[in-house]
Amino acid sequence: MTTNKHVLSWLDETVALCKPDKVVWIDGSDAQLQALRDEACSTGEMHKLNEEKLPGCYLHRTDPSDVARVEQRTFICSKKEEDAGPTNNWMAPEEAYAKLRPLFDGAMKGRTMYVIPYCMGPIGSPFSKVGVEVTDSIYVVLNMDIMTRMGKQALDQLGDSNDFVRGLHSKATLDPDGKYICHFPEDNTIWSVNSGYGGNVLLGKKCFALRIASYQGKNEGWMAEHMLILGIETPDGDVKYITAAFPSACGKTNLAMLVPPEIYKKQGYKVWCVGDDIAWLRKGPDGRLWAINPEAGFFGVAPGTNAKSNPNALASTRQGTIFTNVVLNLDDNTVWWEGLDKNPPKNALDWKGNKWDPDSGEKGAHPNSRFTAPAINCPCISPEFNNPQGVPVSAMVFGGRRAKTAPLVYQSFDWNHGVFVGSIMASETTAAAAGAVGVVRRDPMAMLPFCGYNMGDYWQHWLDMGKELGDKAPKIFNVNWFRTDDEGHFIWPGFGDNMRVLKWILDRCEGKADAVETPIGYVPKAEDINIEGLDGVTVDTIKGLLEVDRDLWKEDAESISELYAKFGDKLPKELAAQLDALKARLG
Ligand code: OXD
Ligand code: MN
Repeated sequence: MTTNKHVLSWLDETVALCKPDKVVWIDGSDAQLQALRDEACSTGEMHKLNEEKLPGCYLHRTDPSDVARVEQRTFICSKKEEDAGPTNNWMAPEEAYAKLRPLFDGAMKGRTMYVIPYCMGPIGSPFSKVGVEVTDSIYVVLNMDIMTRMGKQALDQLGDSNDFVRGLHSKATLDPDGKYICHFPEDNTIWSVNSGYGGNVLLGKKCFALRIASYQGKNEGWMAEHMLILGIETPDGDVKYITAAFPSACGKTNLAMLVPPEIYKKQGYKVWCVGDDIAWLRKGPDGRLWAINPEAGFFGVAPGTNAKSNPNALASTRQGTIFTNVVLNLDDNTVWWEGLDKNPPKNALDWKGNKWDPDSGEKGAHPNSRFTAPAINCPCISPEFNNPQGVPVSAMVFGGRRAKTAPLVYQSFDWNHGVFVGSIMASETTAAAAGAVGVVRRDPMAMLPFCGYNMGDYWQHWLDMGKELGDKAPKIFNVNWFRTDDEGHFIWPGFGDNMRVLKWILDRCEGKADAVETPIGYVPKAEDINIEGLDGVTVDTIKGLLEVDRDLWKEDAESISELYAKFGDKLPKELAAQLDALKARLG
């Protein structure tokens, strides 16, 4: 399928190592993919769902020991340990290759090796990058078909170039003790073995589009971020774009596909989803920052997705979708998960494939069960989704789950302060009970498990990008949908009503809204958050949500010092100065 000698010689090496019975190039044609779906159904790897209710949809179950990303077995294999930094597991490249080579040796005997050329980003885009993933899993092929632009079009994009990411994956024996997800940023290479779970094996996603790409971005002057991209269209048809980073379990996919509240819909506002997980950003010819979504699908968490929490995500899963580790309803051959509706099927199999009784108290779907759905299914997918130039970014938003500390929204004083705000992102791991604050996990820019190099250097790269963009840089904000009252109840309604906060953010970007200066940044005047049509929320509620408690922030500043101390002289001076300045403002 290609004459690219770099691809062919690398493939020769992998064939010699893995010793498959057969090698199949994935061209991306419908006929080839359908034959693979049929084959996977005949072996039990996949299960075909009700063609009338869920056309083109399949169910897959992973090994029960293999249901999530495995951070403790994920390594950055840079030559120097300090280039992986204090937040990554590190292994020397020669040690990692030596450890993994025997695991791959002959791992594909009796199996077929699939060669998947794929493109991250729209075909023909200056942002896009090509990868080739070799795998022994049909499930991987079919997921990569949804999540990327793959097949012949990707090879055409690559041409004769050597600039592609070499991804090698084998399920091998699924031995949990032999599971490794190794990244070799200096070799443009990823080796993943003994897993079949999406986040570990769909190598275009976290492995390439974040870990390897963040490293490439640093060297090439662009950014790979764990960010959604959404557009807000005003009644006169103008669209402004926002990117936003959140740690997991903060409603990122919901925000990406937000349904505006009635008051905005009536006026003609619309929200468009460009991406729900990853953004690649670079300076455009006009000096602004432009973003693409490198992916072509959504690999979303199923539980909790329903017609109210995220109707657009649910609609996206109604055709051409692969479900992983959800409940199978035996009566009508459809799927179910906790939080879909209040009617769990009585005659059903759980995520492990065992007979399931909804009254047993056991969960039917795995809490990390997933849907892999084509982005084009999404009713609010942006008309710019395939635009090779991407979309211009007005605002970048960071967020976390904080019971008391962070206000509903605040704006950074400037870009460098915004980088500081991103670097101190945090979520509380446990819900706050009666005023007690949960355990804080710092997750800078939501990149803790995804930054492919030293996070100190990564922060420096953010600071450098700000210099490069100058006064055309997006404005940076922080949001927190999760403030609780003294009984631990959420105060802010969240979901579609988050639009009210995004609206203030855009008004700030356009110089249309005022703000109040606090030690941590600019917060809105309470009256400037539109609460029309919101039950039980008054201007006083908003005042409470915007309060900045100096004592809590002083405590927080101490915990930020602990985080920063890990980086030694890799901590950019500018961020140390930002922390000192915060402490001084807090008094
Ligand atoms: C994801 C994650 O799956 O961030 O997107 O864990
Ligand atoms: Mn993610």
